[in-house]
Amino acid sequence: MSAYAPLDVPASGKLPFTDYSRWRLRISDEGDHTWHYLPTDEQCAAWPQTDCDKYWLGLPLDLPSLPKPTNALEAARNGYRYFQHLQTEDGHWPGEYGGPMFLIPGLVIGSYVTGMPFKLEERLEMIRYLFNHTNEDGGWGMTPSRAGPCSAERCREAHGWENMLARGIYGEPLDVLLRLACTSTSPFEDRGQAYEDAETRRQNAPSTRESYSSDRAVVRPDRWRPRLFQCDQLIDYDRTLDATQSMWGVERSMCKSTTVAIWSRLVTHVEGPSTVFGTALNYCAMRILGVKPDHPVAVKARACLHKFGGALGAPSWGKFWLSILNVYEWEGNHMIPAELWLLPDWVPVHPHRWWIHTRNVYIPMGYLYGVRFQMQETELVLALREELYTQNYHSIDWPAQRSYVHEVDLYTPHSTLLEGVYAILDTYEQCAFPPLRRAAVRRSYELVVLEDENTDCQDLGPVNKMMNQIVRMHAEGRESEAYRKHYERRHDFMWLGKEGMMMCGTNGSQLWDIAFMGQALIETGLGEEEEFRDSVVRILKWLDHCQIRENPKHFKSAYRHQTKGAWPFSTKTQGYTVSDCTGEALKAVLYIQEHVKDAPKLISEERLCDAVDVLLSLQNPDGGFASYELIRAPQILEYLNPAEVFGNIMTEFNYPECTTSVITALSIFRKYNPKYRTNDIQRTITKAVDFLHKAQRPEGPWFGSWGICFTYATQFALESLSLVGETYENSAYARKACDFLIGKQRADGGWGESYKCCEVLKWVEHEQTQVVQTCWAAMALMYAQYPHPEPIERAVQLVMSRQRPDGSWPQEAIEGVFNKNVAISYPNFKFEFTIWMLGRAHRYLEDLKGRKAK
Ligand code: LAN
Repeated sequence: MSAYAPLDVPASGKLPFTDYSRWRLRISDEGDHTWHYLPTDEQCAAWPQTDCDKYWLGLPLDLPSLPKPTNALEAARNGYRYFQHLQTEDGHWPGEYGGPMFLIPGLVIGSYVTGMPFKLEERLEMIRYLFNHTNEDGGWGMTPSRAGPCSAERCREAHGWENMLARGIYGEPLDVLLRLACTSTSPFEDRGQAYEDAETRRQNAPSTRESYSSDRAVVRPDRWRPRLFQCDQLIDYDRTLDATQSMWGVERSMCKSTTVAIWSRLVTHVEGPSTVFGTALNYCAMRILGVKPDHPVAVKARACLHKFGGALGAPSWGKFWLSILNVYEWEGNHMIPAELWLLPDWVPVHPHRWWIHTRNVYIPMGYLYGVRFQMQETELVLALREELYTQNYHSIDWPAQRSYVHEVDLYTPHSTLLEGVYAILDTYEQCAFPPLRRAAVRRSYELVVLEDENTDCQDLGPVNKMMNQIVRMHAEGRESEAYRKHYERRHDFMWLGKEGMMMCGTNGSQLWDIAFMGQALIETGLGEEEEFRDSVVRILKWLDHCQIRENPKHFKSAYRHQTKGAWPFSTKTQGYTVSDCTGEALKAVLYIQEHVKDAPKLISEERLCDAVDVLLSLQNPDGGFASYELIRAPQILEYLNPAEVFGNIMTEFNYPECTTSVITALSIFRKYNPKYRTNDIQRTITKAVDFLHKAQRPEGPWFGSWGICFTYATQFALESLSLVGETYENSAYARKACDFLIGKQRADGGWGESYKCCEVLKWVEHEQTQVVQTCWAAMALMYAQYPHPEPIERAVQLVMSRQRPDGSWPQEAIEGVFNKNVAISYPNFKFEFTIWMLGRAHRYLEDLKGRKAK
């Protein structure tokens, strides 16, 4: 397999692996994102890098500082001036959708076993991503950081380097200060003359801060040389330049060439504690991509894996991927029963009733288990069999490993019921009836094809996409059309960020981002300003294009919910109805079409009514709304959850967030179209509000399942209560929620809750105040018409204080979550919700003042 030949790669992911000035993001007509590396200068000249490309690659944008905002609305306006630069021609905002560390292995193993190559630059950047996300112990977790601040942030707290810099105590730029503070973790090795100077001095006059300040004459601007750091994050670029400029009194261009970037490992990093799942699979991925076994990163990762006793303790999804790769025996897996698909549909546990992601993953899994698919024994496979285990591969008692999962990986241990079911299934497997197995495998294959055809091989998500690819290759060969399509579609999930190339949680969050931004612009009034008109109309065009106009090609036969009129989470091609995406997009369309002067009415009333039909079709009997479909199975099915690393994956659940989006969308819709299905809408809203009341936690907030965490869900919930007239003054529910939030506001005016909340279902403070969560909390208070201005004013101050002179905000902690245990990033939230909150707060506070004056 020469496409995967071993590579010589740099020792650390902090070093450049490819030239970032050569990468470009291509946006297809459907809004799909693919990254391309341009090998020649001519190609680069013909296709210049956009601001959007540069932003996501972490390259400086060279945007001017904006006039300093004097109030919240001006800050919001500055924010949107910046964010507009990241909007694409077609109107949407691309973005990184990373976090889960179990997705790259699916991509890489799935590609390797189907013989699909990657470009060299893609391989290098994936390796770099993996390098950049190893934990201190050398392994990988499955989820982004839950541990709070990592080294640089701790240093900042301990040494206050920001203040020192601002006060000009040190005549050195921030990176050197950081280096002082984090000598053990800084990535700056062999970085040019200037760094060496500092380093030599550090060694000669070790390490007190005093010794440095007395040194300051030694580090002079003229001794610095231009150099480009390959950074984790370019945070506070402008502030660094400002500080450098004011300290040295030199030209700004000079500052630019000297202080290009700051290295900082802030809390946004993907570094959940190492697990066997993360370490075993990412180790394989790294080796397939070309890292040699004696590379220091591989050596350390292997040591970490061996500390866990090797790959045997991987959870079931890990065992599955290792078996596909032929480095773990199929006998070491519990049976994966494709036969379930032969049951009649009415059976209460029939897999079509499972949560859509779970069933779509188990369809190809059942097939591949059924045919015992395995990679052929390549040299690499043989080597991995040696490297992954602490004992001889052939001496392993495979059946004994089926239920063995290392404790670091366990979030949902097997229930006794599940163990009982496995005992029966595994016994059956000994004497499986071949015609039945063949029929089950055939049925699974049919379902895979239906899913591929419904989504043009983009599929519901990255996990089933890679598994379907293997199924199609196995059944149809490498010359097939399906093979070619799958080859291409992999790229929709591959995103190049500052730290390398990752596999995203979906093919993007296009619709989700644009729906929020569209609403924010109208609610803040910015959308009606001439300066932003074109941008707003482009948003509407994109929303228009993205609405799904038909039911799926294979509809009932693929067990799909209706899609006509719905909006998906990412793109129309992916094409899955999501309740709250439909709700949020419908609101954005109504807002823009109704409020922006001369905005084209692109989406007809009929289509708006189609969207409402979808929403109405999604209500569950108890009034709540789930994510993609109605709840189809009893929730006790959760006792059969075989995936030890996730919680709540077997059935749909009602979510306060989803319920809320529907209530608000229907409430807003009926203002403009009071005649359409009036009674149905009223009945649906009443029941949904009732659900929401019941879902409120006794302490006051709502629990968020898709964002972190209570501030997220409470914002949505209070929005819907406000639309049915429930506010702080007249509703015990709203009051209790506000009081809860007020009790969590920090001395600095902000809010910060940790990702841990989602796991332990209780409020856990984050180490730092978070801008995005502060916005959610402040929005919640405003929705509830909280009567006292101070908490909102303080929140505004906090959010404004973190805004950079160019209007942007730095990335802080990760924002999203799923299945209780995995965090996922929504980096555009730091623009959408800041702009929204600031703009709204401006009006709100003025109104309050006005009312008080009267
Ligand atoms: C998402 C992302 C969006 C999210 C919201 C719209 C925010 C939510 O309100 C409804 C559920 C939904 C659509 C959602 C469901 C689960 C997803 C698709 C994800 C969190 C993104 C990634 C995740 C998916 C399951 C990842 C693949 C992993 C598996 C365990 C199959």
